[in-house]
Amino acid sequence: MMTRKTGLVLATLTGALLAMACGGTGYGTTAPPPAGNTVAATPSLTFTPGTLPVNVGETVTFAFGSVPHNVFFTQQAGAPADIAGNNTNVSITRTFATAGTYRYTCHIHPSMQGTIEVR
Ligand SMILES: [Cu+2]
Repeated sequence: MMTRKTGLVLATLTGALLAMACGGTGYGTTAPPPAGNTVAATPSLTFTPGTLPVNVGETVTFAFGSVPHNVFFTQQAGAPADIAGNNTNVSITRTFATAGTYRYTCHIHPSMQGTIEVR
């Protein structure tokens, strides 16, 4: 009984160590997903952070401030619906159900670009 339990613990530890050893990004482990996937559309005309990694199925909040912005995703399978119009002082969420790299831009300020990396 004792040896069986010890063996299970060792196997679990080994698995965790192996998961940590490969990659180094930390993804693919059993670590909880980062809390609060938020992209700020700032008054200084940037999406911050410019690149946001999330796990499949997670929701991203686009937080709009005092300057109007919108979010238009590059057309591709799995891309969520655009956030059209002039959005100010509002937070709008989108869920990313499919792994992939999703680029988006603000049509009011074409220099504003961002990326959501879903893995
Ligand atoms: Cu904008």
